[in-house]
Amino acid sequence: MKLKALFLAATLAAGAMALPAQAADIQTRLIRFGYGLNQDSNQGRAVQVFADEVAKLSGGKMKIRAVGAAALGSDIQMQQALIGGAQEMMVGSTATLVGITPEMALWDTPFLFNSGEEADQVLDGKTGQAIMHKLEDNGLVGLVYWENGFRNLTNSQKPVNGPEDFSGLKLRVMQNNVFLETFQRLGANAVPLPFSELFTALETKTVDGQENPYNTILSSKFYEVQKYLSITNHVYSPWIVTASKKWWDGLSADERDVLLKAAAVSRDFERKDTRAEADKALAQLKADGMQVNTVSPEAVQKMRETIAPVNAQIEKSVGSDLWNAVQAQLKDIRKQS
Ligand code: KDG
Repeated sequence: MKLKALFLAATLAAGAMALPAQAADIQTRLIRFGYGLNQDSNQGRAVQVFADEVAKLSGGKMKIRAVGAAALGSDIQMQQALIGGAQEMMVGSTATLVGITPEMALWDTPFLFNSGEEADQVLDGKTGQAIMHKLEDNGLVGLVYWENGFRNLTNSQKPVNGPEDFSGLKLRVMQNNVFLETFQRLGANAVPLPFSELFTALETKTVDGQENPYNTILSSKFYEVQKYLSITNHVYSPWIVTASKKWWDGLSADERDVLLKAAAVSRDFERKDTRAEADKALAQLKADGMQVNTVSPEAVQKMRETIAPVNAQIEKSVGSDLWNAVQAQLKDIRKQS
């Protein structure tokens, strides 16, 4: 009997050592990471860098399944999936998070940043990180900010040379009150739509135009359905990489460390890639036939004056402490430059 028990124990031990491949895979943590742009975009390239870094730092024990082109849903749908624990990670616009964390509206402030470098210092600094950590009160964990970029206007009707040209334009805006209010004040008929519905809305002329950075206009092929590109740089848009807090709280410290380190690598890559590609994207949009005009500084000043009341509303919704902290930090940054 004893010999049989010993044999059984030895067999079990040997079996446990040589897990068949599929059993070993069960030990691999699979992470669904959704995003809205195409795989061949600045957003898609940075997701791949993040995925490669996670695999490397975890020794293959953690695997990112990157799903682009809003196949897992719009930003807002994915945010809800993360909060419910049905999806692990995503990257999307801070503007679509305002319904969850009102302080994110600070980043919607028209003409807040003059450069990506300014944005980096504020977003990665005390105020940007404080706002990111507020996501945890509502079921999300913010890891890092990426750069979507400075937003510019496209439409199928006419060149826009100043506030007077917005009148009568049906303009798609992100699902966000600041963007809605900003373009209503400029005289446009602002239509909030998810990014995932934008190309079709432009193609069917449901809307005349939209506003996004050059990289997005190119990678989403908006030039196929938009004739005019008017350079306004009216706001700097961040993206933010987030995780489901329900899921995050169940990770080991080592697993969280892998994700945070990989996120920092992806952030640095994404900002460099996005900036390097922006000018190339503008040149390509011209080559693809878009009629490009630069809105004059005088006309931009008129835009700023027209939408200035929006700033007071943003200050009210984010709180004067955060508003004043960012203004003070920007003043310091500009003094040093
Ligand atoms: O999922 C895509 C969005 O995150 C993003 O690109 C937001 O700029 C945006 C827009 O116009 O919706």
